Amino acid sequence: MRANIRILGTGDIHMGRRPKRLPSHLDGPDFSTNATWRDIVDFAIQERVDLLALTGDIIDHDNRFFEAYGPLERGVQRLADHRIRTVAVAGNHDFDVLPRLADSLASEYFILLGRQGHWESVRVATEHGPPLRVIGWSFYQAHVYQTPLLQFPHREASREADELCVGLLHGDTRQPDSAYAPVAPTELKGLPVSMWLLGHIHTPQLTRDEGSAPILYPGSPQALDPTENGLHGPWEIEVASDGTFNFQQIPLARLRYETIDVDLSGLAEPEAIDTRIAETLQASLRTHSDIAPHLRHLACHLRLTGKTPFHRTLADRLQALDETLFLETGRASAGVVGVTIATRPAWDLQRLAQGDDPPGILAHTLLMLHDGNEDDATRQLIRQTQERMSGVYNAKPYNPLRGSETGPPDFEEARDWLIRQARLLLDELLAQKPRWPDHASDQLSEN
Ligand SMILES: [Mn+2]
Repeated sequence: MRANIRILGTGDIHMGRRPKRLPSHLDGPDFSTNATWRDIVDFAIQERVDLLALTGDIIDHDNRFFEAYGPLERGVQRLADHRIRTVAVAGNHDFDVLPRLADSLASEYFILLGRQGHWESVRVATEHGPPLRVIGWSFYQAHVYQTPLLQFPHREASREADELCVGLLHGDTRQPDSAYAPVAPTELKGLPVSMWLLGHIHTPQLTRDEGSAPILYPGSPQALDPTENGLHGPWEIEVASDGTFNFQQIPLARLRYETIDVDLSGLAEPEAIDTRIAETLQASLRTHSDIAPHLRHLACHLRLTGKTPFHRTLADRLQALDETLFLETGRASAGVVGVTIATRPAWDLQRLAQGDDPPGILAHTLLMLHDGNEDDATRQLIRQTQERMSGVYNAKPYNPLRGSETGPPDFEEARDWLIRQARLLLDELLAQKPRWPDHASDQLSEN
């Protein structure tokens, strides 16, 4: 019986970049992207894969040449010792440095496809099946505004009938006007390629439609900042002899960023908040460690929810929290990288909204924001807020902080921000003005 062909696919390792917001005692070699690369190589050898496919942005920047050279060379050499080939394309981050590294490595086991923006293919022998073809295109400058698919060499891809053909490309399927090689999924599906492995988007994403080639963004194998929530790791793709694919994400990442909801409802005293947070973190850490045995640190963004009379004092109380809160179990730890206060005060908004005093008007506005059926004035307020937020987002000094991954704040984000601020303001109003009708005393209802 013939075993299945196994391909390990990954990209966007960004070797040389450090994961953001780690506690300083963890910000060392164990959580570096070089360690991620080493883990990937170990796994490829252990699984005896037929091919390691890299979808670009392997190196973070051209100034990382020396930093990346040693680890990359050692990895490629170890793979070569096990006769495993690595086939790569360059992305917008390593368009310059990856070709130079490939030249220096000068190994027949490391193949960089599609230099100077010219599609190129290679035939790779496999241990577990017939040879397969890999076709790829590399970035040749930091920005590419046109789809590389215009130059796609149809004949090159489909040279032999029934041959498995894997497409490797670093590009953006989300925006037609992207500066990073925009490609439309429908165009990808129309080409003679059996499966697409793409790079650039760090969130893993698999698209499988009946009758067309699967498209996989393996995502970054280790998350690099708090926006990269969820499970990360390379993908193992098995190809059966009848050409069917089986995709599996391997939870290799040592670090995971996660947004964790902590419900503060029903707490009788403010001291209980810390315990509730610690318990929730502990439980979350256990769950994530079970899914991913390689997990060593869970970096949490806490989202405090529920209805609580301590709503107003939370901000002060939590200011220091992200510094101090650190939990350790046997193998893994959890820490806090940020806190969003999304609790609701223990007021009865419906009842408050009946008043025509300032708290009443504010409560009425809050109800409209919650339900999403604002009047014209409130919609105008959201739009103005969105404009002001975008102004900050687009401000020059923040250029270096802005990734290509996120856009300016949208209408919904502006509304959420207004809701949070309005709740705090309402709390403040009611606390300061005991002469307003006593809304405060009898309103501890849960919902
Ligand atoms: Mn990229």
